[in-house]
Amino acid sequence: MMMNSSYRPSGGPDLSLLGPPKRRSRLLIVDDQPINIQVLYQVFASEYQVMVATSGPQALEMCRDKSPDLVLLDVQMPGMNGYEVCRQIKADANLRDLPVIFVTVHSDAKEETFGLELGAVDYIAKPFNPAVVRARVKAHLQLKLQGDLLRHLSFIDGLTGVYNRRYFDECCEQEFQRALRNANEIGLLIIDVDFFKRYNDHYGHLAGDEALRQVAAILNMQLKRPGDFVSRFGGEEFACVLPETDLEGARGLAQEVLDAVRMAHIAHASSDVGPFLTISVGCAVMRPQSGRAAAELISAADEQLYLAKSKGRGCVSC
Ligand code: GH3
Ligand code: MG
Ligand code: MG
Ligand code: MG
Repeated sequence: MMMNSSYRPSGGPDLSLLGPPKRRSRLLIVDDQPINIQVLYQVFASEYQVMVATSGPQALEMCRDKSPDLVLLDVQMPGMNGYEVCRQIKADANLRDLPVIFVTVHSDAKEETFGLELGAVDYIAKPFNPAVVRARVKAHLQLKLQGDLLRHLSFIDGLTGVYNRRYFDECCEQEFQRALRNANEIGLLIIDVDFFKRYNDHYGHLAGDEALRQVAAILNMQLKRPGDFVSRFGGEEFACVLPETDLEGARGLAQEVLDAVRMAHIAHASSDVGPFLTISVGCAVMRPQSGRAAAELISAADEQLYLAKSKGRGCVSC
């Protein structure tokens, strides 16, 4: 599954998703006939945020820009028909999970089967009973929300609440390829807590867990640009992916992150760096070349991390 970075807040995952929904669900009604739009609008307007498109291309554009939660799609439209719209939605990695319901007068079994095989979740024949349509839409929206939540949870690190390694692997590669397409630079910080084995030995493993949570929260706070994100890379290691960032910007952020952790004054009595917990930061920036993969950027940042450690820890290497 691909993640669309335009949905990603800066820093870490949006944990408010775990609470009650904070907004009304968004429905997109697609139909070329104003009268049909009007009827559907009246069925849903009081309960949902309703958006309208009157052609296939406009529907696709709105799916990409307005991130609806469900689409009610007419089949017969001039130019691009509903089947084609559905096909394109299902072929787009960022839209694939968007539920589509056909609403149409073409209601024989063959048409219905065809629509469902294209990936629609339901097929509603006109004329319809408003109460039935409302109930079906509600059920599909609930399924969609549950799916979103599961997907979201599968990308969060349980201990620290930041993104996990799986998310990092997917999104780092995705951002790398995006940088390649747009001829942009991309930066990566790999962060390792200094003398953390000693921290555990001195304060106990539970205190170690709490320290990792604190470090993750500090990293989260330091990343302010939309698109930047922090993830737990391994045990006491974190990674920050920085799209569209040059060396100067990445180095500046690395230094800010380093200072913020030190200034948190988390006592570390057995560190050789000083009285407080510190991190070492490896920083790399690249303008990706075709045929290359994110692994190269990761190796470069990793090498820098090794240098930061050998320079005495508690510092940035670029
Ligand atoms: P260095 O400065 O060279 O990085 O030394 P270090 O001790 O931090 O590095 P090392 O790789 O030897 O040890 C990492 C330690 O991090 C060992 C491991 O027990 C601890 N660690 C990894 N994951 C967790 C975790 O989830 N919780 C706690 N409490 N400790 C963890
Ligand atoms: Mg029509
Ligand atoms: Mg380590
Ligand atoms: Mg370490």
